[in-house]
Amino acid sequence: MTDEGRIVLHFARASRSFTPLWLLEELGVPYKLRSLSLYDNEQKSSDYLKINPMGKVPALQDGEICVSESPAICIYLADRYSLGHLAPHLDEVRRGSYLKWMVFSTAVFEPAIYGTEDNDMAAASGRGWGLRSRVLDVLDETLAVGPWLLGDTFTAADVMLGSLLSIALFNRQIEPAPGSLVAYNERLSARPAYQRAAQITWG
Ligand SMILES: N[C@@H](CCC(=O)N[C@@H](CS)C(=O)NCC(=O)O)C(=O)O
Repeated sequence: MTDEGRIVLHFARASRSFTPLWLLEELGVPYKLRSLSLYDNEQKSSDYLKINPMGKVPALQDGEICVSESPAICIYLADRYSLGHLAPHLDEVRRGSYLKWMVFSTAVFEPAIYGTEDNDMAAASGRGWGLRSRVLDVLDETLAVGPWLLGDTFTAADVMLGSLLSIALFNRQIEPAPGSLVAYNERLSARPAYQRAAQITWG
C-alpha cells in the first residue's frame, strides 16, 4: 500500500506527462500532481533540475525514489503497484515483449515517427530506431492481431506506447494511418482512466 499522497507526479499541461498520469489513473493509487508551467520555464528551475537534470516533464517521486523518462516511470509504477497485472511477472515469457514495447516507445517509435525523409535515410544507414515504414509495419502486424500489444491482456506497455501513438495520431504525424492503429487508439481512448487523464492534461 502507498502512504496517502506519497507519490508526486511532476506534470505540465498538454505534455507527455499524460502517459504516467494515465497509468496512475489505471492503477488507482493515491498521488499528488505538481503542476509546472512550461511557458514560464519552471522545468528549468534549479529546484526542478535536481529532480530531472534534463529539465523536462514528466518526473515522479515516490518517497525517496525519483524516476524520470516516461518508460522508466511506467516500468517502475507497474512493477511496484501492479506486478502480475499491468506488468507481467519477472519470469513470465510475456515479460520480454513487455519490456521491448516499453523501450520501443521512446527509443524507436518517437524518433522514427517525428523524423523526416532525411531521418529515414539516416535510419537506413545505421541509426538505432530504424525506418519509419518498418516501425509502422511492425506495429500494424502486432495490433492487427491485438487487441493489445501483448495480445489479450492490457498492460502498462499499452499506456506507454499507446499514449505516444494517440498523441502522434492527434497531431497527424501518421498519415495515412493503418486501420489497426486507428482501431487500437479507439480502444485505448475508450478507457475511463485514459479519459480522466486526458481531461486533466488537455481539458
Ligand atoms: N524523453 C522524455 C521526453 C520528455 C519531454 O520531452 N518533455 C517535454 C514536454 S512533452 C518537456 O518537458 N519540454 C520542455 C523542455 O524541453 O524544456 C520522456 O519520454 O519522458
